[in-house]
Amino acid sequence: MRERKTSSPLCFLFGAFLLLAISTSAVAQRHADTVVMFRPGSGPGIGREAAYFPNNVLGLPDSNARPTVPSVDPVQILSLGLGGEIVLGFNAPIVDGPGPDFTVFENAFFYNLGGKQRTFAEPAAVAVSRDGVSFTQFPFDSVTLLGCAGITPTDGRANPFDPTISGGDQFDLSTVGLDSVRYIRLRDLTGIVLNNSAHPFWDPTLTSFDLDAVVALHTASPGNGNADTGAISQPISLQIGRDGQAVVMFQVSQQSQVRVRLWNRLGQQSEQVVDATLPAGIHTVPFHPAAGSGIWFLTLEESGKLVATYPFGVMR
Ligand SMILES: [Ca+2]
Ligand SMILES: [Ca+2]
Repeated sequence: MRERKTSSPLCFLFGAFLLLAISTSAVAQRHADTVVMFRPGSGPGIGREAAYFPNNVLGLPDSNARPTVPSVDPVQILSLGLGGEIVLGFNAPIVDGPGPDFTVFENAFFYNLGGKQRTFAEPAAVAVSRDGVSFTQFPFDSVTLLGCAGITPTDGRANPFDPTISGGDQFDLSTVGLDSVRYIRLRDLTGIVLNNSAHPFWDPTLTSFDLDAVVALHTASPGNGNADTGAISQPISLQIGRDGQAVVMFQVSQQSQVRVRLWNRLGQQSEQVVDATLPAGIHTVPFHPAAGSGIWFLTLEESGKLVATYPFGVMR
């Protein structure tokens, strides 16, 4: 996928083919390893988590989450915004094993309204893909919300890999007839509840799906002879030193015309960081972005071809 030819990185923000490059470790992990694409939706709260993105959706669910006290910690939670979507990548393929194969953790919670227990649910549709291009969506019921993510509270005290006690919403690849996937897409559906005051989950304070984490319950041969055990290269990244100085670090595969550009989340170019013929190897350039708070993307191009994208957050 990374070799895909793209005439302009501009379009990537809006396509499901955006390739990404954030890796938290070279070791096979059972939670999401990368944010491949994030297209924020609308509404309040979007972007306040920018300083913590993408780590707030990688890793394990917030251990402080409780079924009646949801996590609202921006270090842990990313609001997608109404209609927003995100694609997560897994270094180790998720495979179809017995029962559910992955769990999506959101910050749904139980509360009382008129003496009745209800669930505060901000649902999302879930889709999976082998290649990050072609996605298959899990079926869901727009009234009961069964089949959506974001409807079952998290118990952060429990083992997140034990779906019988962890909470969150489980998905079984056999439901969509796939035996192995490496990408999961979540698309906010809160509007179907919020825009219908007769909906059983209606609550005027709903905003949008708040992603905490996705963990894999079944992965392909973790640890041995799998592609996932090799280091995922990170061709471009932002490194912040202890003195607070930032540099863009990037790797050039062969001598070529190299461009590094900064984009906002709308796909508008904000800054050209590098435009030069450079030799193969690892390069660094000081980075003093005028970028304001929000989510930004650095792109690396060699001879006009998009090599990698690096999303990061800024909070000022
Ligand atoms: Ca299964
Ligand atoms: Ca989290």
